[in-house]
Amino acid sequence: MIASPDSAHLRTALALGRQALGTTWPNPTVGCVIVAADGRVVGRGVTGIGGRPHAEMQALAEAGERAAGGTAYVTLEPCAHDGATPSCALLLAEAALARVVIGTHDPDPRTNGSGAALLTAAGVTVTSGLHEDEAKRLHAGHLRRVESGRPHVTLKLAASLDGRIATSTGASQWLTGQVARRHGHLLRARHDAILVGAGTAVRDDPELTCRLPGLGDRSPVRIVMIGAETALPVGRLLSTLGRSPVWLLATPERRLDTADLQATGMEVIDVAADSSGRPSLEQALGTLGARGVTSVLVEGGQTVATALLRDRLVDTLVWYSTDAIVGSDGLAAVGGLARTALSETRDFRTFRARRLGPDHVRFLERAA
Ligand code: AOF
Ligand code: ZN
Repeated sequence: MIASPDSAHLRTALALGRQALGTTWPNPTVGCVIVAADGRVVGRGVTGIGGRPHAEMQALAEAGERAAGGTAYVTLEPCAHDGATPSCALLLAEAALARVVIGTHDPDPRTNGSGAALLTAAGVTVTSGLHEDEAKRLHAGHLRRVESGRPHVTLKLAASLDGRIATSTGASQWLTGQVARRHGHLLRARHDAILVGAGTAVRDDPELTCRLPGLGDRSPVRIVMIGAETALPVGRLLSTLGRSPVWLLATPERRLDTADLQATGMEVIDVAADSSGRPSLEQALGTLGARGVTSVLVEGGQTVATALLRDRLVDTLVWYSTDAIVGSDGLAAVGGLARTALSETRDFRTFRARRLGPDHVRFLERAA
């Protein structure tokens, strides 16, 4: 089947947006393609690093007068507010586009339908609904942050066939092969932040950077949850501070020597404790949202993963599985959840799956 031009151009806009994921927070990563009346692509744009300029402005700048009478494909409803940059809806109307095809609605209160309304009032035909699921996935971080005040949470797990993440002696490097691990680095590049528990940070001494060729500057902010008694990470996270910041989330009761820690260049952020005395995950996520983080990739360990699943705070699960059998004396990917009825167990549904060399990855989203 041949894809319709609308479908093909909107998919290009989605691909443009996807490439810049992780670089535009606190703003969404919007992609825009402008097609002239004769069907030729005349402009392309994606939200700039740090969120500006907006995608439409860049695509319009490239298209110039060829935009008149053409169609703009935008992954998110164009904004309706004048901020540091003029409203994109207004810019599109002024460029005399005939049509604007929108991926998904922007719930930001400054837009929330008024971008589309402004275009319609200016005589531009507005179409939406095409590839909306993909647009919602691309903008999941922005949508979650606007609607819930917290980032979109992706939990990444790499486990054996029997769901273990380490052997009985704690050996875990490496369960999955190189292709899957590289894929994991791409995930890092596409998130605003990456979060681990202090246990993992100390035991594995990870860098948590993106080390793919050409994407070395795409490392997300690295966040460590400091529990009541856990040691502080001092190894590679500290020695790679030049690559990207490290934020330590800890309860005030922990009485960290904040001045000493700040002197290392790591930032200490207070988070209220939950009933177990650990930093509350819900509060931690709210704090990250307030700081503009729209997406966070959680890479372990078992304590954080289990608590997030228990509190139903995981939005997307990325599950790598490898052809290994570890046995029940190994460390389970997920700890006890005290679930009894099977009806409580269907939190997620697979929406994409692929092979990665000898391993497999499945992407799951929350079942409604
Ligand atoms: C668009 N195109 O490329 C992006 C949009 O702080 P400002 O003025 O840059 O506005 C941020 C808001 O603009 C953000 O919350 C979201 O609603 C929208 N982002 N809109 O038309 C873009 N990145
Ligand atoms: Zn805009």
